[in-house]
Amino acid sequence: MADTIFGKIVRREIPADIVYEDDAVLAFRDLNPQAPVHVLFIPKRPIATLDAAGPNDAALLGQLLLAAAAYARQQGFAEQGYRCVINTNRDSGQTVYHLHVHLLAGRAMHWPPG
Ligand code: IU
Repeated sequence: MADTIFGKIVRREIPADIVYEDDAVLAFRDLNPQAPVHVLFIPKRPIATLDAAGPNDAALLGQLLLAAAAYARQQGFAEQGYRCVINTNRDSGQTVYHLHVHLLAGRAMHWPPG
């Protein structure tokens, strides 16, 4: 897949406010936050979209979601709740084609989303 700005963040070629890292996952604050807490969890190994993921990515996708859940719990949002979003392709509004989980917390969310 084509390199993206998130690939540059993984390689530390551009700065980001990194809040979590493990062997396969990196998480950093969104530059344009939509909630008091808005963190992006990305696989270090790039996958363009959720649609492009396959069976070989199952463990990585699980690690990504569990990292977001653990961070939300550690930050104290488990009980009051939070939202994880994976925008996928054009109609969802995906703009960066390096799969990412948005973790949004710290305010009540609306449903349906816009
Ligand atoms: P989307 O799901 O592809 O729409 O989300 C991309 C997000 O990446 C969006 O919330 C942007 O604010 C965010 N972002 C960022 O945090 N840093 C950047 O350099 C760029 C986008 I480009």
